[in-house]
Amino acid sequence: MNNNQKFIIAGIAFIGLLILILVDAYIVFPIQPPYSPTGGGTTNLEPNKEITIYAGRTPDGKFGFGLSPDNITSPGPTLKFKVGDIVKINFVNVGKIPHAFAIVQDVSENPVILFNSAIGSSTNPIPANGKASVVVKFDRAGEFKYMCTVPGHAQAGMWGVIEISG
Ligand SMILES: [Cu+2]
Repeated sequence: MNNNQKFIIAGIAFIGLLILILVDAYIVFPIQPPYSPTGGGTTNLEPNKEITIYAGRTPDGKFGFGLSPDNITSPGPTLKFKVGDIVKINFVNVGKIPHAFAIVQDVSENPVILFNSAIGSSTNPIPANGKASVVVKFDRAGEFKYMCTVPGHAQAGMWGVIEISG
């Protein structure tokens, strides 16, 4: 074995060791998935209304939403706004597991998210005790739903009605 070959083998061993250390470090200190503190909404709009919605469990153990942390219901409260409202929606996860939020056409496992309203997502939800906000502009009237987009949660009761009047 000449010096060149030794050098190459040492290099490969070093890279292997480095990968091992990085993988171990990732297992010991997993990088928290980043979530956008402002959700996916339009942030250059100045909101003229603001609500805070709490996600967690109802007293009887269902998943739900509430306008206060001690009044979580399933389904959640009906939210009412007008066309033209620019609403800052604050989301607070008071539950013990990750949750998320979106206004949707219909509650389903593959929902169509409206008004760019997602706060967190199925793959990147808001962790327990986490908070995030989105600013949405309601540009059309209708009766829509809001839901937790973590798979199974809406089906377990984590949804509500949102009415936009013209
Ligand atoms: Cu949820």
